[in-house]
Amino acid sequence: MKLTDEQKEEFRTQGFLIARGALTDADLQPIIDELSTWIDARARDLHAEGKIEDLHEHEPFTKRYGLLFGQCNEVGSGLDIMHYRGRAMFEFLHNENLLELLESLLGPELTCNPIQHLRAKPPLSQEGNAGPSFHNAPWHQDAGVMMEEAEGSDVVTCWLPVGRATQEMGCMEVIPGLVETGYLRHLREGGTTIDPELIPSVEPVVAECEKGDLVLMSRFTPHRSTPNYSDECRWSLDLRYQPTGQHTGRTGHPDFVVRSQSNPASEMRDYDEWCRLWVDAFNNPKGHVGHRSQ
Ligand SMILES: O=C(O)CCC(=O)C(=O)O
Repeated sequence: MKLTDEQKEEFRTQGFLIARGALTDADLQPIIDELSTWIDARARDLHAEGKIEDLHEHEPFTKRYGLLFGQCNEVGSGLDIMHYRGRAMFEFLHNENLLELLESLLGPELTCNPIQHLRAKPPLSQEGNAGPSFHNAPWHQDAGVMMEEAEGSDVVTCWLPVGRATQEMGCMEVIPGLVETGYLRHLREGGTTIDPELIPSVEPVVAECEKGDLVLMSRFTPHRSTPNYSDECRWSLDLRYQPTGQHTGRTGHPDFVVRSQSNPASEMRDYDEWCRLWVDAFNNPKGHVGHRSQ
């Protein structure tokens, strides 16, 4: 799905856009299947170690993770894109529907920025020892989690729920219309957050999403997420893409070309190579990995 001129204008002036129905069930199901398999294996290991009593094996994807997390939060260890490194996830980073939208905003030379996460936010009642702040992002701009050198890079954040994400479930909240503001000073205290004195007094938009919707945000758009008061897990991906050749803001982690009109051979389609790059980044750290906050 390409964005319409109106949608592009909305993104340009508001700094964010909810693209409704951008993804199909068929786009998301391979990830759900992969995660379900991963969680099942992790749960069985923890069960064998006596850390989990009830495997809840007949619960749906939307509920099982929280029920396991409530018993032992180790079920979530390693559950992020670069750590679990699933093949379906790697394929999804090239998803055609996703890249069509991004091409509308960024042009035909697209790089997958390495700042990307899978987030499983269990119901508040199943947070266990993790505590609510672990799963909730305070007000920040994504320019605040990148190196200063990337301030001029056109990095677009693509936040998408793997199921539904309502306000009750702790969906994204976005402060619209701040495209010209640039970077606002962030503080480390409280987990990389805009200096409270600088938070604009603009009414936030609650970006509720159905499955298949996604939220596109500029690097300067303040956003946050709140606790999950529902009884379902809020599953989401936050991915970032940018025009190829611009600074990624995280030189210690691997970026790669996902789409190139001028040089299709430069697109990285090799799953094993992607895994190798991440393992190498962890085992032989080089470059910079850190937030810009002070
Ligand atoms: O998914 C969330 O709860 C927070 C995501 C976020 O803040 C981000 O993608 O920058």
